[in-house]
Amino acid sequence: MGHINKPEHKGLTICIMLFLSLSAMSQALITNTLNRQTFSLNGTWNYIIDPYETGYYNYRYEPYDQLKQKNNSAFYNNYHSDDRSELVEYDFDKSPALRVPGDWNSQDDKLLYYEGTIWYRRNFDYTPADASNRLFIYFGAVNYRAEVYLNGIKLGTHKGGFTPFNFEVTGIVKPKNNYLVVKVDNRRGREEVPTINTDWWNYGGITRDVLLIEEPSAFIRDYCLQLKQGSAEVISGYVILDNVVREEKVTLSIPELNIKKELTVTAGGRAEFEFKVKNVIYWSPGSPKLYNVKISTGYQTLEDQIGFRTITTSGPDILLNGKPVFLKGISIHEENPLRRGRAVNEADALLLLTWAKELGCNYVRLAHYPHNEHIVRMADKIGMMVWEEIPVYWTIDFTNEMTLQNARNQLTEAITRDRNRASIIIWSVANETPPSYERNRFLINLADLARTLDDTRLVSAALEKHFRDGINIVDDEMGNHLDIVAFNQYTGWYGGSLEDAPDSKWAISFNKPVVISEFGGGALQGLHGTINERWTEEYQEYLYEQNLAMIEKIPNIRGTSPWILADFRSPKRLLPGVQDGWNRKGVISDNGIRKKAFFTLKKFYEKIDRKYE
Ligand code: GCB
Repeated sequence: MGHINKPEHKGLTICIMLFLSLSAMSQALITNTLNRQTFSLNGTWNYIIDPYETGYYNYRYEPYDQLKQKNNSAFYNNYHSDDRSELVEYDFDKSPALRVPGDWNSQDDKLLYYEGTIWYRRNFDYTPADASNRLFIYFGAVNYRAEVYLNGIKLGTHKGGFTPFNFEVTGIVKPKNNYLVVKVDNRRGREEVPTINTDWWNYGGITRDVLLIEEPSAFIRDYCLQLKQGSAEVISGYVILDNVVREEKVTLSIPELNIKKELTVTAGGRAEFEFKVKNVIYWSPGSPKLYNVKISTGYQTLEDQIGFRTITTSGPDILLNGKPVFLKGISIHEENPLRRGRAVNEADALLLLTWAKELGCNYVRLAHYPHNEHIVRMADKIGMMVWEEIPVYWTIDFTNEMTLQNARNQLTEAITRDRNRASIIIWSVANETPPSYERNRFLINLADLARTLDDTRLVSAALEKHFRDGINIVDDEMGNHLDIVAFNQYTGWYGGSLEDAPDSKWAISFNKPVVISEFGGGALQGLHGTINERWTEEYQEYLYEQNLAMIEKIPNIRGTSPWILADFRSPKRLLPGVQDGWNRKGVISDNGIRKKAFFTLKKFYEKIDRKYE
């Protein structure tokens, strides 16, 4: 935007700068940013609330960005004798500040329900370690739509609130007084991913880390290193170098395994490899072994900590390193209920996963969108299998090609960021979507894409069951296209009798592992009563007892991730005195207190342990 991003030079016309728009969209993703040479742009950013998008559109509702392109045209000259594009009614320096990373809703009471545009600005100085190096601005995530400008130059746009993106800024960054401006718009849209209707808080803002990345001219942008599909002793993968002019040599080493391989990256930028390894200690929740991996070129060494494990299915079994496992899980939203708002850092990740460990979990469902990289890396480190999901939730516009492209893009960005994480065992492409021809087409497309990008993990989606003639039926056509048949069911909360639950009958049409991706009910921590009184801890405890007794008997059952670890905020949940803006299905309250159901679930997982030992 041409005005708000140029506060230091108010009198100047900034149109010319905007001509220099570098690209409309974000560029090829740089991975493993946590181990790179970076300069953090986290911290406090000044912000301007702009509900009418005055900084983006002129009084004819034309985006300034586009006007700059028309500036020389007859159109512009004929119709804009009066140039009102020089906006002076703003001042970042006098504006308040927000923490980045973070959502705006939790930082200022008047932003709690805000959905619209907020402009962020961060000034910084930076001198590269080497003048010939290249520079990139990287965003862990911005919810939902980001327009990014540096020193008055439009870098590009990104859509999708839970995945990373970056722009090259070589030649734009100066040693002093850079100003990075981001227009963040979190309005929901019918045709977006997610769509307008969800059961979570639509947190707006620059919700994840922002980094300035410095790289040599030809640099390691991405790589993949995994046990090859179908093998427990062959590691395969690739390295991608950005901007390779001629051939380049790359060394890949895993010192602890005595591996040192010389690879040749051709001008195409990619080298593939495959080699045997011996005596690997496989990654598992009980033994989360990570190997230090080094990738080096003549100009750079990049390290990572990578675990090796296999994850497959055989009939009804899920096999981790060839051995049957039961997924003792819990669902998690990306929220720290104690601080309020989005979980954003390592400490938040540790808090949530420590709670899950205490419950006895070996697995978490990170619902309903890709969570930040800190939690996935923490899961690698402390040993927790992960279900990662994209926000294809409820009533997505399945007939819309743009919506599909958007979902594909989010899935691609998530897999690109996380494909080296041993903890991730399942890519989920959807949650509770209503079956139809168009929906199946949409989800099959995504499942195929997940397998094309990564053939070493399982693909699933949270489906639903239906009830006919006294039988619970799971026969969704999508079950044929998924490796794990997962479904949500809310016996005793959204219908169904708790008393009869353990004796319920099931007809599941697939000979595959079955996972109950959600069940649960609400309780206000500290509210006590009988097992028949909703919202009491006793009701929730009884609901867990009866559901678990039922789940145990479901044919092919191989895991569950009850809804949910902790109470979370949702604008749909407004019952005064009980919900007050919180979905109360957590087994932990919004102030960190374990409810009775927490211990019921913990006991169940101890029993599972004895069975699977
Ligand atoms: C569901 C959804 C989840 C909701 C939950 C509920 O089935 O998948 O996002 O929050 O039910 O509490 O109703």
